Formats: sequence, C-alpha cells, structure tokens
Amino acid sequence: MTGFRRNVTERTQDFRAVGIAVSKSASGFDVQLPRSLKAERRGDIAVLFLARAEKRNAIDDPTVSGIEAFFAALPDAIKAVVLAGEGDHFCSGLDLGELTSRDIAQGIAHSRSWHRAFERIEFGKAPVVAVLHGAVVGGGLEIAAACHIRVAEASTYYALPEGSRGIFVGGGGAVRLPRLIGTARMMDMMLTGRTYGAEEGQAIGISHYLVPPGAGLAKGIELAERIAGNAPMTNFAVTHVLPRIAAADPAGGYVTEALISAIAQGDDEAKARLKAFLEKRAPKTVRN
Ligand code: 1HE
Repeated sequence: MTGFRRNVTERTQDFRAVGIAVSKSASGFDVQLPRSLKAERRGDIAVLFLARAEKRNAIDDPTVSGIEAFFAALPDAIKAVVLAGEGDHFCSGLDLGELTSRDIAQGIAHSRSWHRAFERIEFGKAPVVAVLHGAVVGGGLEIAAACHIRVAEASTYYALPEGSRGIFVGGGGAVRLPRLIGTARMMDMMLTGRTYGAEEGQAIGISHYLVPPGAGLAKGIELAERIAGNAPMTNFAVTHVLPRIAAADPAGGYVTEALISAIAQGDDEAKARLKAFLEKRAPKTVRN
C-alpha cells in the first residue's frame, strides 16, 4: 500500500466516524459527498461546486466535513482544483440556522472544524482556484481566502456581516483576511458593514482576476490547467513553503528559501525544463 493510499484509508476511517460516507463515487473521487457539494473531473483538474443554491450555498456541518473529506482524498492525478458555487451566489457564509443551538464549547469545536477543512484547501495536495460571483460573504469570504487564486465575476461582492449578526469570523478569516486586505479594512467591514464590489475587491487584492458575468468558470479552469502544467515541486513550494516563509522571521525565511530553492532546482523535472529552455524547446516568458 502506498503512503498516500494508506493516508486515505486512515482518513476514511476518520470520516466514517463523523458520519461522512466514503466510497468511490461516480465522478471518480474517493469520497461520497454530501448533497451540498458536487465534484467533476476534467482530466487532471477537479471542479468542486458548492451546490446548495436554494440556501445560497450556506455552509452547514455536512458541507464542512465534505470539503475536508474531498480535499483529504484528492487523487494524486489531480494537479489543480477549481472551487465554484452553483446558483446566483458563490456563498452566503455560515449556515445561520445551525448557530442558535450551539453552546460555547460546541462553538469552539465548530470553528475548529472549519479550520481543519480550510487548512486542507490551503495546504492540500493541489493548488485551488476559487471562482467567485454574487455574494461572497462571511464564511464565503473565509473559504475564498483559503484558496490560492481568486477569479471574480463582475457580480461579485464581499461582506463580513458577522458584526451585524452578533458573531465573529470563525473559519480562519481573522488570520487569512488581514494578510489579504489588511487588518484596517477587515475592521471596517466588520464594524460598519462596509461591502466591496468586484472592481473594488480587485483593486484591494481580494481577487487576482476580474471577468465578465458568466466567464468565471472558464477562466478558473484555464488557470487551473496552467497551474497543473507546472512542475509539482514548484507548486508545492509556492503553496506550502512560500506562505510559511512569508510568515517567518526574515532570518529563518532566507534559510528556508535557500533550502526549498535548492530542492526544487535539484528535481529532475526542473533540470529537464531548464534544458528545454536552453535548447530553445520551451516557450519564452512574454506578456500574456
Ligand atoms: C441562509 C443563509 C445563511 C441565505 N444561512 N440560510 N451570512 C449572512 O449573514 C448572509 C445571509 N444571507 C443573505 O444576506 C442573503 O441570503 C443573500 C444576500 C446571500 C442572498 O439573498 P437572496 O435574496 O438571493 O436570498 P434569500 O431569500 O435571502 O435566501 C434564500 C434562502 O436561503 C432563504 O431560506 P428560505 O428557507 O426562506 O428559502 C434564506 O434564509 C437562506 N439563506 N443565506 C442559512 N447564511 C465560521 S464563522 C462564519 C460566519 C459567517 O459566515 S456570518 C455570515 C452569515
């Protein structure tokens, strides 16, 4: 049994313990997803849809567990993932209906379950491109922030309505969003209910790409295909090591950078790609 297969088996037992059925699904993934999630495979790209449009893709407990299970069991052959939402909105955040019955200890456990699931996105096996449209609010913005690349359609808007609901972010937003947009902007969004439209979101760095209505998925897949074409070691270095270097003290960061750059460079894939360039078989770096 390979290491990866063994990990999946162990995780499978964990997911059975929390009530997620695990089996080889029709779409070719090792996870039976809750009804609120749908997965498709397009070659070496996986597309995961938040599929609870009737509740504006509000994230309930089965969805959180399903996200964790999906990313944990991602096949080795999948080189990049696209995360999108069905219906008119990407995601309306936490399922507010579940909130009223939780005590404090359950609230902590719930927040930690989001942390685990989103950590699987941020530090998983493959880079993730989020395709955003409509409401990207509360936990919706938190899950978008856990992805590596964000494509926003023109209908996208961002909000953190936690302030007005009497709650606080709990899906890692307090860590990820200040890094993305700054603590001051996040404070403004939470204290005053300020929203940002798609163009403003692009200007302040929430999204990397701004596209016309309906063009998000195609753009997300195009980017995922480009990502999938990179050397796996480079994708690992960018998604797992770069954020750790960025969060490290500079002295530790420089050493880690030297180590990972030597590791990437020493990989056969890097050698083959450099040789291809020097032999004029690889594309030049031109403006795209
Ligand atoms: C929901 C949710 C939800 C919709 N939880 N059920 N998030 C929010 O505070 C945002 C709350 N949602 C909204 O403000 C609006 O629904 C939207 C602007 C996103 C969309 O409006 P609209 O007019 O298209 O839909 P709707 O009529 O408001 O909602 C349709 C249904 O979805 C309706 O249920 P129905 O049974 O009456 O049909 C809504 O109740 C339901 N719905 N959003 C539960 N969020 C880890 S901590 C994270 C903390 C947070 O995320 S706080 C932010 C929560």
